[in-house]
Amino acid sequence: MAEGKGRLVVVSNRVGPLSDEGKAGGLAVGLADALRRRGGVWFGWSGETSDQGTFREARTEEHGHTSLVTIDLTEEDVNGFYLGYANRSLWPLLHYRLDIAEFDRDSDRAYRSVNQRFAARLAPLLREDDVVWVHDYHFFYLGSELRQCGFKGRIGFFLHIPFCPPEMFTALPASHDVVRSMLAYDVVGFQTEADRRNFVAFCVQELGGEEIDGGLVQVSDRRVRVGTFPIGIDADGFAEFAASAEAGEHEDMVRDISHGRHQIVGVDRLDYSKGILERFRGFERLLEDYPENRGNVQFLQVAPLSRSELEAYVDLRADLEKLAGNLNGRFATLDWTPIQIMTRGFTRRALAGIYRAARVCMVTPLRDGMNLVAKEYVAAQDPTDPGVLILSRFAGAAAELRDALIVNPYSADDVARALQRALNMPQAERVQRWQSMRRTVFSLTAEHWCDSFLALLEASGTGSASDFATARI
Ligand code: ADQ
Repeated sequence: MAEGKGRLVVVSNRVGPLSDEGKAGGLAVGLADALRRRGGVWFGWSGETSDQGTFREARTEEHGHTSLVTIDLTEEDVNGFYLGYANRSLWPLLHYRLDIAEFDRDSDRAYRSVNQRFAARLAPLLREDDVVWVHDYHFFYLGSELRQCGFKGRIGFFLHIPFCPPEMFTALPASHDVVRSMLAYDVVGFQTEADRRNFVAFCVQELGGEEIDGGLVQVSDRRVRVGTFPIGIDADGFAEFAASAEAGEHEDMVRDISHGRHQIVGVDRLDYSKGILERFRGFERLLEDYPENRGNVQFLQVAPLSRSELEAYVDLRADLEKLAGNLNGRFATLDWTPIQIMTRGFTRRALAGIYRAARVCMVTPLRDGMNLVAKEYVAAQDPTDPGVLILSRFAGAAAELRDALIVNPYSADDVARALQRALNMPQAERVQRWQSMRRTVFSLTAEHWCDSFLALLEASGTGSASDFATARI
């Protein structure tokens, strides 16, 4: 364990894995690395349900200086807290989808209760000098609940998804409670400056607070650091995956099935925020407006199923399959199928190979906190013959990857134009754009994200924590 520093205690809905054996995402990689370096605890949901739920004995796995500690939820908790409040209310709302967000008091109650019980289970495991880092929209209330339990050390919070403008966030019946409770953290971090601004605007407009010195927000007697920390990937690790034998096999397979045609790829969890339907319409527009591409390009969409218990996700899958079916019916020939969707998962090495075989990668979410696929695509490319990244202006990654072709994902015309440009881009321009994006991806890594957040959290001191006097909201 690093000297002079307390343990790092990470809290997130799902826990681990600690080593990147090919399955971990950017979040896991960055955190696992920090936990390995300084020792600590990773606390979260086991992914299991049981009758006792959060009251059942915690499961602990020891890995060197790091413990993975997980607790169960009940079936009712999963429905109210996870599927209900987190994924039917907060996820759509924070992704600017007020039209499909659902609000009901039972799931609000379940969410608060799970946050409170998680805090009550975590508090006895904490030491005075521990640094607690809470992740994402599942645990907005966890910090204030830990304060209620008497923990006086530093607590930080990072939101992986966007924070919508206050005019929209106020539609959440508990919006004031949520933001007030976030002020119990010592540092609140966002992916982009736009998200940070929206949060500060809520504090100012709705809670009568003020922004001080750019990096601090004050509401009543509570002063909190609010910062921007764009998440990155383990770029060296991903480039190694791209050079592996498994990646090579997948690259060859994709090249074989494309028969020398240009390959376009999309890789996203099947989620309405990812703009997959709109992307398909953009591809259709390419075939309509630039007919020379018919028979000469192929689009592979990899979209592993997620949250399939929710109706919006079931509907999306049906809509996508219908649109792809219509498009194929309209344009396919005996020896060419324009679009293919796969809902299976791949290992990260296999994914790296798929990225490498693709001349174009389309990352066109309607709204996204960051989007790690964009960064993985860049890291996986062949330096002498890289592909082109088409990136939505509404992905957090667009603030950093300015040399991608930036598009408005709602405009099929804009997407089709960018596709046409990408498919015809000279090698020298591809190399020059890629080199510039590569510099960003390899310097603003997962490790950098983690270290810069923790540096600010450590520097923020514990003084402000003790005066957090608000009663449980
Ligand atoms: P997600 O919404 O899950 O993350 P993203 O950042 O793109 O989105 O990460 C997805 C990860 O899943 C990538 O690492 C990707 O490689 C992997 N993946 C996708 N399809 C796969 C498949 N078929 N097989 C295997 N792996 C697959 C949330 C926010 C994002 C934010 C991240 C991290 O919504 O905006 O970037 O957290 O903060």
